[in-house]
Amino acid sequence: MNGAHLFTRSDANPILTVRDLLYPANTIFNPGAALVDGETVLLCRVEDRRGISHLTVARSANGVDGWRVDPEPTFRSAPERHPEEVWGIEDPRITWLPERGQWGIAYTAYSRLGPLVSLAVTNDFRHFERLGPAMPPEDKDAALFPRRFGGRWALLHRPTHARGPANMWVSYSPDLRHWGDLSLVLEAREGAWWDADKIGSGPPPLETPEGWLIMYHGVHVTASGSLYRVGLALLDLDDPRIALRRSDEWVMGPTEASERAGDVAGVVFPCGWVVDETTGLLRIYYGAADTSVGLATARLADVLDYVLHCPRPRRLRRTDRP
Ligand code: BMA
Repeated sequence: MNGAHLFTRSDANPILTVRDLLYPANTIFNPGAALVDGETVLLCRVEDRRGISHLTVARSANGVDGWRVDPEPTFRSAPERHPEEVWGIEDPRITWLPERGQWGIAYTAYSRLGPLVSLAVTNDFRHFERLGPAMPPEDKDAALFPRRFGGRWALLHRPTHARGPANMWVSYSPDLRHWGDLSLVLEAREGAWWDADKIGSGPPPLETPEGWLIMYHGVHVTASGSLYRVGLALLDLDDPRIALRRSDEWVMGPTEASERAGDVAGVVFPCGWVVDETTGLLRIYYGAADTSVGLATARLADVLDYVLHCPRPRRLRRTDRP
């Protein structure tokens, strides 16, 4: 299977634009996704006309069209109680946590000192309980694993620092509030590679018999801006610090008009996916050019087959920490 043809875009793309909102805003993009009582729920990032983002829910029976969008912002930043959210909240990744019977949401809080990782939980996508910041700035692109490893929760995240590339790490917590024991999981490549210098997790890790399926974005800086594309990786089921496979090639890049033109041209940025158990289809929801929401599908079995034929990445040791 050729990675370039793994995913098929929906004919309905872009499936959501700012015109689908019932209130004025600039853009709607980078949604997290969940299946709730048989419906697809997207928790979309909406950038308002000040430039500050909040999250708004859209629901659909088939996950493709007929979206019912909340008439006002569903989850707003609360800078008076949470100063780290002063410039908004962005890019949610949603994980069902069976042990808690809740969805966990890892999102970016945009603080004065830069973006950081915050966590919240919800039972219904109407009320949200904040667990607070999990990582100091700059850190983003975080996603919770659905279960504990050796008694501890695990979080993928992407710290940025002054030296060197921005890589994917995993951290652990006994209670979703206190995080530590950091390990490097995947490194950005270098030079001309599509995923040079900056990578970050997309949708939350998906448990499969072969390992944790990871979709991640890679950034390629060009003379006319950055290109955001996505690739795949597979992490060890018992020890997600170990990457078993990683695609050399990107599997989706900005090729369509809605992905090549918009507020930030040349961006596909998935934050959510769901598996349709009846069809075996993986549905990926992504931001297109920081302006609208796109949908692409693939058979989960094909995606797994593809990733299992990808190269084994260099084994990182804990001492490889920068
Ligand atoms: C990243 C994040 C995303 C955004 C992307 C492209 O750093 O800020 O929210 O979609 O850049 O602009």
